[in-house]
Amino acid sequence: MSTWHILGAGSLGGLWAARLARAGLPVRLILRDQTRLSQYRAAGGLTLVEDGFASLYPIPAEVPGSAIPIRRLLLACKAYDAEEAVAELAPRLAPGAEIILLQNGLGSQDAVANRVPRAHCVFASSTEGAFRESDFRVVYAGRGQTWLGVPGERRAPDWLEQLQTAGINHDWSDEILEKLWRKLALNCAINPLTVLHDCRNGGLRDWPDEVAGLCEELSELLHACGQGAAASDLHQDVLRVIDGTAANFSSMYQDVARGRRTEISYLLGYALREAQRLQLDLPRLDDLLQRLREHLTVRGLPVD
Ligand code: NAD
Ligand code: KPL
Repeated sequence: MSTWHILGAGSLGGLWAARLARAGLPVRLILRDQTRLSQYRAAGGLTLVEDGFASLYPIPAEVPGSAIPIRRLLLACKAYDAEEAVAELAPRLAPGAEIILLQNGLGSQDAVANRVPRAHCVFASSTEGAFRESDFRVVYAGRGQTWLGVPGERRAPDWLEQLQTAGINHDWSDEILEKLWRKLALNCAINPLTVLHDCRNGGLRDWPDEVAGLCEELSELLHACGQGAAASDLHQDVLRVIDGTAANFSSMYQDVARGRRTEISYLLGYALREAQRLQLDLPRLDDLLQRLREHLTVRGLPVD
């Protein structure tokens, strides 16, 4: 049975690692460097807090330069770290290695696939929620679903059964790009506005025209990209998510509030690069990106 190598012992990586390991599946964490590895060993492993209960999982860990070949890799870092992280591991990838890409947004998947063309890349889109309470301590904040797929591949790989065993809610989707585009559109309609209006998701109920205008342009873009199905009822769905998550702060809001880099380049930035490629004029989305970049610049955060 192939070992699950997991790069990124952060929120989602930790959540997957703990569940796979407790199901008795072979897991190894890949940490940034020797210092992180020593800190991890001193912590005794990875802690997952679930429904208020904390459990420690002493999962074996290694550094990227280890000599152990990788047959299955779960890439659980942020989109902006993905290409570089995989490049470092490229010499260790066995022929036909599988890489599961957990990154939100679009753009990083192609960058990774181009970097390691002989690997088999599986894209994922997740609605699960987790956050890092402290180093190597992850809180499972919201149950959700993870869609996995390879564009155009209908047959699910056999290892999906292992996710079942580990209790990871999932589905194989031969329309994974549609799922990723839909999530990207939802994120573009909600996240930047929550940052600019300094509000929880529910606060966007005070800006109905702005939300509607963005949904209109996002739908136009989705149709132009050949992702018409991802545009279906987009505005209704955005309003549903705003209501359903009214008390929450969006992930981008939280990144900015904590002074962390956002994934803007793989969300709104990606959407607008696609619009430019298709010579589509989307003034509201353009203006949104401009305002967001100004906001980030003022706070000393990267604008990409
Ligand atoms: P995170 O910041 O909590 O974890 C990422 C981890 O990757 C960090 O520990 C970081 O140190 C590590 N990392 C980065 N580069 C590395 C390298 N070269 N070598 C070793 N480790 C490296 O991020 P996250 O919240 O788990 O998000 C991962 C992806 O999943 C993002 O694209 C995010 O948008 C997406 N996502 C997250 C959630 C969530 O609830 N956290 C939900 C859905 C989607
Ligand atoms: O995914 C989200 C996020 O905060 O990143 C939601 C809740 C859908 C808001 O866009």
